Amino acid sequence: MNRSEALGAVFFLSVGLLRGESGYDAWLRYERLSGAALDQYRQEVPAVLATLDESVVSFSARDEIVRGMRGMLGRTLRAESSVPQESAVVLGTLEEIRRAVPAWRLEASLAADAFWLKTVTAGRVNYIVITASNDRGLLYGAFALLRKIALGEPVANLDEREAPYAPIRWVNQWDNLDGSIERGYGGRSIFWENGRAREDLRRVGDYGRLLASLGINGCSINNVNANPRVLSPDFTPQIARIADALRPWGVRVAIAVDFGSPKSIGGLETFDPLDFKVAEWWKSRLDGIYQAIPDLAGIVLKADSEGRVGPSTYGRSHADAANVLARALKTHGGLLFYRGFVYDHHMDWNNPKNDRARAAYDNFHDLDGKFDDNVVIQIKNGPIDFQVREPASPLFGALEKTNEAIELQITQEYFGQAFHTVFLVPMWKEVLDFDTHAGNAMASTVKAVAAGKTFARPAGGFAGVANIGLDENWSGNQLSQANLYGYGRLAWNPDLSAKRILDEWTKLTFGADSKVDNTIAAIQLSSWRTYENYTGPLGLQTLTDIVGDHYSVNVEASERNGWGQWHRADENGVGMDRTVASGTGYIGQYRPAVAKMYESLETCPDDLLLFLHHVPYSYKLHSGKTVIQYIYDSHYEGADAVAEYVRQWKALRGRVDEQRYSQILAQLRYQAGQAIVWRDAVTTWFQRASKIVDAQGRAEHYPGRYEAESMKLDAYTVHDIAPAPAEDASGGKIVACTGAAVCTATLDYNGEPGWYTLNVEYFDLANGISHYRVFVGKQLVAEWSGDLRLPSRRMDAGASTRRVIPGIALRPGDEIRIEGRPDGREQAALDYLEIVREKN
Ligand code: GCV
Repeated sequence: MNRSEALGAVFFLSVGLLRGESGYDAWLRYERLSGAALDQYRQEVPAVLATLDESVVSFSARDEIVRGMRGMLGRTLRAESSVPQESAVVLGTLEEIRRAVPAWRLEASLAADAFWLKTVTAGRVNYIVITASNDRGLLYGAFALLRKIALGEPVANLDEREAPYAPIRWVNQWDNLDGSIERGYGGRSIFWENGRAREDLRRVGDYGRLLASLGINGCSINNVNANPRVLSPDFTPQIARIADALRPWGVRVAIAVDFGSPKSIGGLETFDPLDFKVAEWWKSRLDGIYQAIPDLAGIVLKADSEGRVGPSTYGRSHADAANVLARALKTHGGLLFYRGFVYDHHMDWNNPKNDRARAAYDNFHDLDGKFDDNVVIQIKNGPIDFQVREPASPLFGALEKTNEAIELQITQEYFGQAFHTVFLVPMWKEVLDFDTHAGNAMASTVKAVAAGKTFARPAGGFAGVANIGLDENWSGNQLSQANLYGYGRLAWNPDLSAKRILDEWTKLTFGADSKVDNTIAAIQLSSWRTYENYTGPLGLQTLTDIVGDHYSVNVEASERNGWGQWHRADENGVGMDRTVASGTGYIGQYRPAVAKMYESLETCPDDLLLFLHHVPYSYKLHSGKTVIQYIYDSHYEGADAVAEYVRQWKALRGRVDEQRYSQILAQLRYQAGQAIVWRDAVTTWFQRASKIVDAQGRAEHYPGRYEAESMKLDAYTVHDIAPAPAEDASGGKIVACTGAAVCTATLDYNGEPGWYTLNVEYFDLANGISHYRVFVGKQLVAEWSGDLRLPSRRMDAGASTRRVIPGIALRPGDEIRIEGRPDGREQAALDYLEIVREKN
């Protein structure tokens, strides 16, 4: 039996003793080992931990090792400050170890933050040495050693060096000072409350620990739609408190600022970046902040975008804007992140040559070489805005004399928020591995360019928009924690495979039961494709409510507005023509080899077809299937896949602690229902638009479905779903309980006798908690409340929720009665009842 088999065997013995887990410990659970694995590690891990380095970060490393070993091995290592004569774990920088034990001759050149795990044997004494060139490297080495043990990997005869791929490995918080979070789905901010840093910042420290375990070294702590107050002198102590909480974990704090601050809070008449008074103001204000926080990592700036002011007010360039701040930061070693997300959201949609995807390149390409060396252009992975599928932004391959960082969105704004499980690492990998064909170096992948390798830039790396909040499980969805883990692991080493990252996360988070691990892998690794299948395949982007919650399905919302997320679907065809030959010319922004591939229909990948080309619905994909049939099929496949996730997860009962088991089951069940809502809305919309019917006859044809409006209604009244799009409700109509305390919808069942599942489609709004009861005859068979924390405040597809009631015996003549009690603005509304025969 190898070590992981041993761990697996032990797991089975402990089934039944699984205590409930909230998810707070995430992947740092340090679950107690047992059996052969425990015996082996107890032999291999010495009793003493010698910490030679005396920095606060090294003390975190020391304490983490003690904590981890105590958890996994049930042993408390004896902490010492010099190398003992007996076996020990030794934690010290190369220089400190050389000084303490020159005989070990530990020679290596280690980059900043890199670490080396090395077994040193002196006679019968063994040392596990964790060394680095700086204290952060020691901390990362400590986490790496603990991860090895938790994963069941050997720790005897160690000789492993790891260096981070890129110097910049940051997270961005879009947390507002009032405690809300823009696009945050894991609860309120752990940083801010009522305009100040929270009184109790322990949670920030715990977050720092999670980040450090992944090698993340910077955190921008407020929304890029920045409140100018963040720069007021009296606010600096608030930032300093947060910096103090993160410092022990080697995470440096950055802030996002508003470009108009010199005027709005500085008392100047202008914020023109070329005005010397403005430059002086930035300098003196940042000097003030550095006095309080000498290790401030830098500034993030969103300018001239989505209503934020910027240099265009004075006819100045983005380089003028970036450099005035960069120069104020320079003496302090700070970086200025200038966001490449600059576009016009008032574009004329009637002009077929207009194209938001062009914006980043058009805005920044000509400025290459004009930015100071401590400016980093932070570029979203795709040219639009974190859609379910986009090509890599052409700007990556277009800047040779400018630092870059890739911005990835960990929070699932367009990916079902906290309600859908979508593991984003496979998508990020595709972008990171994409060859830009920039330069003539060997490495011209997006990751190499962004990390500064391709053009030997002094700075570069990763910025991830984080998905955490005050929810006990951090991200509002247990399985979404994998995205933060995956982001951090990729920022450290983008060459890791999605599978490897997921396997690590699963074992650390749920333990080493191969059935659990395989099931989670099957769900997570297919989840991006599944979500794409039911929300917007072939490069349509996410067909969501662009002008609303970015959650609900709304195919038309992308069109006829200035936001530019157009897919140009009409009765004749679908897709944005971005070709050079006849379209917006966007494809010409790529290097010739890439442009050639995208420009031709023969070589354009099907997954991006409709992002790059406009084609008739009957256009045949490489697979031979027509575009329209693919749209139908993929939506059915996507919805079926989520239903399968539910079945797979249910097989894990008893193998995962009950708390997380039932939370994940509820989440997947909800997702399965929403996938059907998406499926039905999109297929209905396209069937009506294209006038080409689904060859399999599924769209708008739902066996076993009884529309609520066709049931016998008592006090319920029938309404069009409008203003939500007609396809948001089955049959376009709903029933709502508007003028009574209780309403009922009744159906006389006349089908075959047998066992059935009843699916009740109802509307769960954010502003009320209705109550529902379902009776068969006089017998109450189900009862629930519409109390999910969904974003919708009106009856639309985002509120449409499915209640599944399995195992119901029906006979002809049975009366099925749904009773709804409204609450506030939530009107206990119903869409339909579906009666599905169960297999025996
Ligand atoms: C912080 C998208 C989001 C906005 C976000 C913006 C950005 O448009 O919907 O909430 O604002 O991106 O990245 O700046």
